[in-house]
Amino acid sequence: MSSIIAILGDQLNLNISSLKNCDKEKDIILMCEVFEECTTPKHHKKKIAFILSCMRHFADELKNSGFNISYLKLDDQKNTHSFKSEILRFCKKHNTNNVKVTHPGEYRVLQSLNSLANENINLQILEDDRFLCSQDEFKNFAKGKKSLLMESFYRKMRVKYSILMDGDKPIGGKWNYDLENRKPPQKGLKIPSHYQNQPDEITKEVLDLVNQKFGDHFGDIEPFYFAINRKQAVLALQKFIDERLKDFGSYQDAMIEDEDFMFHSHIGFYLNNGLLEPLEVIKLVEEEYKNGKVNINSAEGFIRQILGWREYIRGIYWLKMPQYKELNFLNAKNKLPEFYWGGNTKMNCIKECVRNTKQNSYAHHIQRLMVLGNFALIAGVNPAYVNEWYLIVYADAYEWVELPNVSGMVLFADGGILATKPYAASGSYINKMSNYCQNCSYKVKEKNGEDACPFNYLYWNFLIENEAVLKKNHRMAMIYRVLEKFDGKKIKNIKNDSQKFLNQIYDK
Ligand code: FAD
Ligand code: DLZ
Ligand code: SF4
Repeated sequence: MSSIIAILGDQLNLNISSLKNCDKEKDIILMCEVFEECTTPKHHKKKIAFILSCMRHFADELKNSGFNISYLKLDDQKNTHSFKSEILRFCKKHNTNNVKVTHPGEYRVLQSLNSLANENINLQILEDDRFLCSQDEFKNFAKGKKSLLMESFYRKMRVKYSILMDGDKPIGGKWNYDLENRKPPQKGLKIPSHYQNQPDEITKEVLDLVNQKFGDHFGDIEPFYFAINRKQAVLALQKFIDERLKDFGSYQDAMIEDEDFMFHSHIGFYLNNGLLEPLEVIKLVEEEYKNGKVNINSAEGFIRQILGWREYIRGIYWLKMPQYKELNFLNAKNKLPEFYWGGNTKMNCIKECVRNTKQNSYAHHIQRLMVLGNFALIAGVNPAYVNEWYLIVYADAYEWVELPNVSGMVLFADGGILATKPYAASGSYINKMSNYCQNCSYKVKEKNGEDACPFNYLYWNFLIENEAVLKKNHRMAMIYRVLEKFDGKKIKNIKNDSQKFLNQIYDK
């Protein structure tokens, strides 16, 4: 009997586990553009266009490789617009109840697929072996541990894949070169342009479709410059390696106005939808170091992001779901301010990071963490709203990677499973690592009053409001000793300024 092999929009790789052992004569590959995925939640226009264009290009590649492919477009009359209903429709059409799929990247989708068993479908969910650590392997790593430190996981992965190793020792004598990776931006820094591709006919058709169907979604659809097939994604990667990798490490945390990509790779889109594979990227970067083209701080810093953070984040997601999504350790209650959707704000740092997000469906890590995330943390925004926003706006966002970064790394909503303390910071961090404050209506050096940078008083207000739970954290002890020295008047000013500012942004 033939099988239906469902390939989801983030599984666009010829080596994907569901295609292994495919019988090209009998099996039917099913790919479908569905409203349910485009509107749960209402994704950024550029993100939808990227995913659909890549899907259409990949379907052509499958066809050219001799696979028997059924591709459902969004405006196909027969399209029932959910993975589950389309799989059922195709099973009926081809008179089979055998379905194969590679493990999806979202708990919601996994649940929906699992429910096919109730419809008498024989569903095989195959391991997603694009990842370098399986779910079982991560479970074993986590077994019996109170805290799951990324650094110890990362070292295990370095040894497992023998990356940047000299026998059983790390090359250069150190596992981690993070201390060398904190250079602030410098005047006159030359940042090479990012990869830009011109839309072909397929992409142009998708851009029109997305404009037509999802015109009310957040974000700019043009200019559209993403790579949309494997060949182009490899070019984008190569451009990063040739031009930016050497400075990636040093300026990893730096931010400059109008420099939307800095020395980052912007390959997360392609790693997460299957156009690139993590191990090929890691090996290419290791090779650059071995050939003396880049320093160890850049090579190790970059490899850690993919071999360490990316795998660790995914491990946490599948270990802790579905409870993880409900966590709100700090009991944060506020709504997401309107300016996250491009509304008006005088805070230049937020304005810049939202502009990047809206234009490019991208922001680099430190913008996501220390500006947009930090503000949501210290303003007490409820994790559900913050998670929804991050999942909507970034073209590389799928729940397995978005949720632990937001709830764990940024909001401390998991109470310390992922990070040992909240990444809260005042304006002085943003001032040190960017030039945003130079063009801001607020004054970063002022701590209180009308003109003071809101990050300054909101930071202390956050510590005051969460004292009962955070003071116990030994990594917060030093900062709480500083707070103890504040007199009553200072505390009152912090609270008043914070309340006034929050009332203003929530129009109270
Ligand atoms: P680079 O800075 O060049 O890094 C290279 C690669 O390392 C990335 O492409 C990515 O694959 C990996 N990486 C780096 N940091 C992380 C991390 N913390 N978690 C997982 N992978 C990492 N990444 C996503 O892929 N999707 C998301 O939805 C996402 N949401 C985030 C939300 C918040 C609040 C934060 C703080 C981080 C988030 N990240 C997410 C991680 C990181 O910010 C992005 O991977 C990165 O900005 C993508 O841009 P880049 O490809 O230029 O990455
Ligand atoms: C994110 C997304 C979007 C916007 N659209 C589709 C789609 O139309 N068809 C599809 O197969 N996949 C889409 N995706 C990706 C899925 O949401 C993704 O596979 C799940 O979130 C699991 O990671
Ligand atoms: Fe952001 Fe404050 Fe600097 Fe303005 S002064 S850019 S609000 S950190």
